[in-house]
Amino acid sequence: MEWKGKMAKRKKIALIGAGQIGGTLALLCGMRNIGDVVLFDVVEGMPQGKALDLMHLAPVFGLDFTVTGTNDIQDIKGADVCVVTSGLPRKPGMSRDDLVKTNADIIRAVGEGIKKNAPDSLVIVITNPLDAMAYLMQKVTGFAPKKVVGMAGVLDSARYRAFLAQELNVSVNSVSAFVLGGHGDDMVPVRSYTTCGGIPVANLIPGDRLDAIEKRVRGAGGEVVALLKTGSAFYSPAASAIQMVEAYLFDRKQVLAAAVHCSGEYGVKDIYLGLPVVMGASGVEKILQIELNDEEKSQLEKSVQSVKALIPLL
Ligand code: TXD
Repeated sequence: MEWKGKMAKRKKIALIGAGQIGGTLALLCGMRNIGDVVLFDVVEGMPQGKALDLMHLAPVFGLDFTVTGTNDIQDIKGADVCVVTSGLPRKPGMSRDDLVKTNADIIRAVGEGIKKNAPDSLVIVITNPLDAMAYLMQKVTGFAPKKVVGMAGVLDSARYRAFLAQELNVSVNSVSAFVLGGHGDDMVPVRSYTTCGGIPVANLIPGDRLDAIEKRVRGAGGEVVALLKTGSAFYSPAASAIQMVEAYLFDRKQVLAAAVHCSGEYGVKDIYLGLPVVMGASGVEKILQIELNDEEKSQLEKSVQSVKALIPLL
């Protein structure tokens, strides 16, 4: 009997930047059997070496995914998703904003390559300063804003959840949290929507402890940079981006925090900012408008100003 069905084509994930986060992304794409990977970088041989290493790993875990390492951007042709980590990470003492000039030039070059070779892809930007780089990526590619998104809110919310779970000595699965605004020192942990088993955390943890935890969330990236000394966090950013890749490719309609194009939501226009969204097969399918208390509103406004200050530098 002739097979009539159409075999589902394996998804193609292009990882632009094969450094600390890019290499971890490639591994996670394999471990979670999301699809086949193209690992692109400008450093000769490095993506090819990581691809070969991952090919050697595959049989150990029985992973039937392919990883192609390349220095030719044309190899991302037809990618379903492009995850962009190309750029310099912070060193101790550097702010994310210190990276803006160098990384903006890299994002422009990469954006042109994506526009030409993967015009139907969802682009997930990770490169810092995140909100400005996602904004620039959308401008350079000219893609619909719903198809260009920044990864930071999932990571910052995960950091908030991890610290709260530790404080309460509960499973991380019991903690739900939102961190909104720019991916910077004035990001906004939204306490009024953060719960443990559905119970608002303000009912479980004293205010001064919550203040200290939220301060640590804002500084969590810098805390890792200070300890590593040679780069920034990469396991948790990679895992956070994978959650967004899966929400898109598997049409999960997942509610998560992501840096998205604002066209008036929360009174904000034409910047990228971390907001609560629904991620599914069309990309950013909906921006959720939630009621913020006065303190959260003023924190968000401060964060908006910090993001806006970077735009003229691009
Ligand atoms: O939550 C978040 N969004 C942040 C993002 C969390 C942590 C790290 N954040 C930022 O991600 C960090 O500040 C950097 O801007 C990026 C990537 O961090 P990573 O730790 O992966 O940096 P690496 O290891 O230096 O990797 C960057 C790679 C490196 O191999 C370069 O050769 C490559 O980018 N690179 C390029 N690739 C392709 N095309 C061009 N033009 C290019 N230029 C550099």
